[in-house]
Amino acid sequence: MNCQHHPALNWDIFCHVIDNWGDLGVCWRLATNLVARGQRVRLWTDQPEPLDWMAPGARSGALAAADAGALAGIEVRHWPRSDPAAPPSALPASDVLIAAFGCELDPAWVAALQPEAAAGAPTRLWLNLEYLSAEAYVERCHRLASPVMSGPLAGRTQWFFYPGFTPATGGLLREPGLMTQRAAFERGAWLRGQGLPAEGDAPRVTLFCYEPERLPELLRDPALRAAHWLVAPGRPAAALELAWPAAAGLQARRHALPHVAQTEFDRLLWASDLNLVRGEDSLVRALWAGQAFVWHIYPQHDDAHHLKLEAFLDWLEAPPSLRAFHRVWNGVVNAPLPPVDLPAWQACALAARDRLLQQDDLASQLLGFVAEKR
Ligand code: TRH
Repeated sequence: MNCQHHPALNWDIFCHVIDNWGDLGVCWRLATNLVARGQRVRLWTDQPEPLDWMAPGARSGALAAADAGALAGIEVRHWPRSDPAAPPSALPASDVLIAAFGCELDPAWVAALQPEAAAGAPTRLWLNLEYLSAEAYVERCHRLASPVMSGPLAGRTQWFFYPGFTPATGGLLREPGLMTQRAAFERGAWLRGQGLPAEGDAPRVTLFCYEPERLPELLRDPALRAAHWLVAPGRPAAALELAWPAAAGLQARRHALPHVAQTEFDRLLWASDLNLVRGEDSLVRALWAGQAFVWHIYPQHDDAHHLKLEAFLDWLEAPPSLRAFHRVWNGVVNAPLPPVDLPAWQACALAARDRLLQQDDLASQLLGFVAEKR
């Protein structure tokens, strides 16, 4: 495991929000992970508004008291991405620039960020942080160099950095001390503090999904007939509203949740017996939670997500019931939804978490990579 000490560097992270909350969610977590390791971060994003609930105070620089010390090294800046006239003429130097999910920077921004480029002086390291996948290409492409052929960075090198689930990839974001906090978590007290039912052994189900067609069928699953549904705002709440008539006559209850901070979102996953997660970041957080989970994968028009899902299920060593459930839940296969098996699915999640905990986290790997290339 990489426990090296690294010097404090300045990082620029660029985040173009395409849709939903994952782009910003991942970038914010990356920023906090770097700062927790003594780094300083400027986070540039074209849509900073969701930070108001994901990380209250982040935009104003007035973080909640508990976070203020730890996160003082993050500066959030608005990035008027599509306005080429907007960049300042020059920006204070940084050591590393990360284009999250390979986002494009306008040449005028590159010039503002690289005033030294023209003089041929040493420049900052430029990384493309890619999407998370368990597919085989990730191990092949991780750490590859890409020479820049044109524009203000011509002649320079960009590096590909791929998060992933195996030691030959960039790993997953994991805060120092996360597992200690997880172990000390008091579920009943936390649920009560949120005004959520803390008594009884009816399963708690977190719903954070897109629009799964089989949601009505899931409501009637024998294991969930008396479940408490803890429902995230936005698309999950709308999807459950449509599906809810299927719960008529059951003892199931639903609880609409407000937007909560990322740190509280983690606790919601820790407090639940089944986490129905989506996208990229909440999948990783469900893995760290170590509870049974099902992934609603971000759908792509050409069905590329089908292969991505299979690769993940292979890596997860998902038991047959969990595999079959994922295929139906994600619309890959048209068949009845297999019954929920919470004990088997949780055992699988815990085994996967154990494997991941043997590997270096993403921020530590990034620091090692930067030290090697500078
Ligand atoms: O919102 P998402 O569907 O994001 C997606 C994926 O990242 C996808 O891969 C990407 O291509 C697409 O966006 C553009 O799901 P994800 O990745 O789980 O991100 C949700 C974030 O929102 C995560 O950081 C957790 C956070 N969150 C909170 O902090 N509080 C909340 O109350 C809720 C509901 C979410």
